[in-house]
Amino acid sequence: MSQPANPENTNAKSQDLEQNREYGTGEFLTSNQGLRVNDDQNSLKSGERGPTLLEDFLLREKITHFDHERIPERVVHARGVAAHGYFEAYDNASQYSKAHFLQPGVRTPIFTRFSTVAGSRGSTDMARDVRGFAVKFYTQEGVYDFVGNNIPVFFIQDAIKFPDLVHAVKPEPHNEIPQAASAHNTFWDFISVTPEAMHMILWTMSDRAIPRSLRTMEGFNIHTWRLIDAEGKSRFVKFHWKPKQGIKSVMWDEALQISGKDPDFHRRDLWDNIEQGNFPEWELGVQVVEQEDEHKFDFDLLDATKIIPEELVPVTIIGKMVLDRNPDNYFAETEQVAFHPGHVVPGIDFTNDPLLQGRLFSYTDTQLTRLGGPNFHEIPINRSVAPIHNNQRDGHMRQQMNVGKTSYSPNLLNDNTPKQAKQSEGGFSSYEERVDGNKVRARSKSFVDHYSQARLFWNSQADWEKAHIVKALRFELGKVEEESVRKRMLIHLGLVADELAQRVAKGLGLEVPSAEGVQLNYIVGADADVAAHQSKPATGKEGKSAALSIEFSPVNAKKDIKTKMVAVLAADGADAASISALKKALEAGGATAKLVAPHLAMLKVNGGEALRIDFSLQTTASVLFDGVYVAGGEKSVQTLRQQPDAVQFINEAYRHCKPVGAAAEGEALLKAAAYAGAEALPGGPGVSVGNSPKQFIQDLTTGRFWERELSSEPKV
Ligand code: HDD
Repeated sequence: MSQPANPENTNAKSQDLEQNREYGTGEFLTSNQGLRVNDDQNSLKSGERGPTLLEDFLLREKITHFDHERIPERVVHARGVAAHGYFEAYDNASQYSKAHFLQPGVRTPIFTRFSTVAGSRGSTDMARDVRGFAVKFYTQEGVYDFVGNNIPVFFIQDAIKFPDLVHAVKPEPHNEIPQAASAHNTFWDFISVTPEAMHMILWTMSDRAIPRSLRTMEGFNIHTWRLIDAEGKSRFVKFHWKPKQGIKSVMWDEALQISGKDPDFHRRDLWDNIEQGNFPEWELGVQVVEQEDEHKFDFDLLDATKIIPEELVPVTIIGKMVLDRNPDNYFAETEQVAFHPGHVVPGIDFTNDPLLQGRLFSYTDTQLTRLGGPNFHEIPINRSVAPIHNNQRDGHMRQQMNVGKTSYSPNLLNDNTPKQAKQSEGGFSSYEERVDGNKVRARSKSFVDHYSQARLFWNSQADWEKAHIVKALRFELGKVEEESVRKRMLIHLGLVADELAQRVAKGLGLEVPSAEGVQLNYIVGADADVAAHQSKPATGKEGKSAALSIEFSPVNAKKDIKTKMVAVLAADGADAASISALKKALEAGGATAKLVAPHLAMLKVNGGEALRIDFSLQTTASVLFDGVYVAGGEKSVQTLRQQPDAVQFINEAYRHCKPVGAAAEGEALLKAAAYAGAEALPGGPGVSVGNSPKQFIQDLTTGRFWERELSSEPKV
């Protein structure tokens, strides 16, 4: 068995997967029929220079298998990365739900897949996009799937609009441009006539859509769900994953550059951290609403475009998830894993959210095409650790061999088994909600306020976050070719907040048009006069909610330098003492220093043994690091000053508001890197010079120095 990243991780699912692992080390090469192969390098020919013979069954087997290696990629969330781990319930979880995995101290194996939504399998990790956050729990009562995102709301309220949304955001059908980007005509055309998307748009235009790491984002299950306790009492719930690593993002300019320098940036970061034993952790939180309080809010709990502000219903933490082992095989696990919001266990149930109801159909259906038939639950990564017994039979690639004559129920030939389980025996039974209504195709009036929570989001942001939202909208709408679409978007933004619309309009060179007389909503049967329904005061304390901001979120209250990456710029002749002092200080806080030099291999240093260089200036860039430090040593600094890549390294780190530090002689490089508008270099916020790295470590703890951006660039 391969050594798991966490040697303690030999949980039930890992043991279950062992029967499918294949090592091959030290073995003979065989055909798929087990025949030992004598020559795998030459096909069978009629003479050395003659034609290949049809008889060559080894050639045919190898090529045929290769020809069929690909399966259809996911229609959305195609690009993803996953890891194994466990979920552990805290003592308080069972008061809300009878689910076994939520009973005190129970540890459940899990497999978590993160993804972008719009791009193809080979697209960049750093697209501006929502991130999927899907967790498969292998519980003793069967598989439970949490199929969420890193943003707590969604673009649309009813699943019937999902194909339209996805068609609009995907590359345009005539020329398949652009890849993994929402900055194009069809997306904004659709959004400009879909006011229900405005809350989500504010989130996707914020830095939430360009996370620093998959480890530094929140997760949400969006819909309101039901939790059922041991007495059968139902409560409404919203689920949250709160990252122990904090919430961190990059700037858009960085994201663009990372896409070129390392399109696997997120994938690599997750893999490397797990390999190094930096196991990422999230706590599971719930916002619980009693059944009788269903209608006490000024929004509808069934509307997936709304949050419950944490000021109204606080989040109670009920457990934690740890990711501690990388998959053995990308295709077998990460690609073939099949999630479904309809995979529930006793203690969790659905609500009538029309977005959720439609999803309950879509996820099994899509696997039939993607994984080729109805037996995808038998694929090892999808296989339940709870035993499966039923009368479903056959189909493509069936693995299970059901023994016996009966494949129906009731029966007497097999003692009427497999038998139904009573609730007391763990049988799932749906919550008996009373439903009473006419059969209608309609949208509830309680779903019609599309702007109040978008405004709450805008109001809750720090100045730098607002500036980033404005810049993002200028970028995205700037890529739209139709001015009419830009103008319609300005009308919607104006209904969210006048300041937002004015600032975006300035960048587009437009005036904000009046909303008067404009049909905002194109949904048949919906109230077209959306503007009339958005005058409600924003919910939450003083129209703000700290949890919506990255800057003010309680998740970010504790700051440290754990797992941060620092580039140490040095050339031959660098001062060994300055490098080792910094390395020691970083390692003490759980951060990593990488030595970056003009060339690869060994660095000659003053006062010590040669050091191994991690990257040459050509193979890396400041956008891949959280901070940059210039090693001491006059000769080294002189060499770096002659290197445009080194100057750019500092320049960009400064522009991206990252900590920049230098041992005393390094000041000369900082001066060489100063650019127009960056008068503060050296000196100013987050720039430190001196032989002790103390201030630099302090700055790294702070993270970013947004005041640089706000003061050195024209106000956006
Ligand atoms: Fe979905 C995949 C999350 C609405 C139809 N969805 C998919 C994945 C995530 C989500 C994380 C990737 C799972 C993985 O890693 O394999 N989807 C969401 C969230 C939604 C949402 C949080 C709204 C709250 N989805 C949604 C709707 C529909 C779908 C309304 C269709 C009516 N989603 C799918 C799908 C996918 C999928 C087409 C593609 C691949 C797959 O299911 O397995 O069925």
